[in-house]
Amino acid sequence: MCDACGCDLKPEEHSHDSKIIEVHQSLFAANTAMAKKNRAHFDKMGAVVINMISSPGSGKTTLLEKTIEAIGDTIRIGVIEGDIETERDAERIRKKGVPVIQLTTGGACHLDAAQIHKGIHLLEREEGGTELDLLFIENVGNLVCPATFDLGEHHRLVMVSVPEGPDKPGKYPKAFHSSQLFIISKTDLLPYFDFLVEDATRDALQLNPDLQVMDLSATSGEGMEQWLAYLKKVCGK
Ligand SMILES: Nc1nc2c(ncn2[C@@H]2O[C@H](COP(=O)(O)OP(=O)(O)O)[C@@H](O)[C@H]2O)c(=O)[nH]1
Ligand SMILES: [Mg+2]
Repeated sequence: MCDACGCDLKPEEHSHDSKIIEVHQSLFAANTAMAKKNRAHFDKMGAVVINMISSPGSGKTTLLEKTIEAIGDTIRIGVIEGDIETERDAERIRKKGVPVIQLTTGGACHLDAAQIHKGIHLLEREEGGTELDLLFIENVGNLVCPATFDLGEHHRLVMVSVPEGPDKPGKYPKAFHSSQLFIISKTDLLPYFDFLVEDATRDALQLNPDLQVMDLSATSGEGMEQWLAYLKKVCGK
């Protein structure tokens, strides 16, 4: 047995070098430092930034499309899209006539602050990209890795759609711990699924009592007014 760490290997068979942990720490430290720069940049731009985290298909892009249709004429909206591959979401948003860029991670399951830093400069080259009230970052779809990376956003939104089931907050706590807003989406599907809004809400509030919770359907429009009111409030409009 090794006296140093108590494992079953002989001392000469392994190392107690702590470099791996140091590298991880410095990666997060670098991300946090870049996120701070991004936040300062957003503040200088005068844009409120919302980082959207959810599973693939829970309705992030649809909610953005409907939001732009509803308030895009009074609030200047921009979007940074994040996906592993393809420009598909950016193409959908571009059709709504707002500045948008697509970041593709080529395999990484999350966006990081350095990618967003590049993304801001790309967005600023788009027409209207320097004059925004509200910037959405649609993160790569999953509830795990995006929760760990501060992008410099002002608000973080976590979303779970009705077909995913109400048990997701407890299973993916970090996304709920680190968010300010929890949206339950696709409520038009409630009659067809075993999903109680109260269960998901309770589960989420147990993890983070400060979460603001709203439920809505982007396609039927029910509950959209509370979301739009929230956006107007955070933008001071
Ligand atoms: N029934 C229903 N379907 C929705 C709603 N919002 C989005 N969808 C559908 O869910 C699928 C995924 O939506 P999308 O916005 O691309 O999800 P994303 O991957 O989170 O961006 C699409 O087929 C949408 O039409 C909703 O409120 N109700
Ligand atoms: Mg999308």
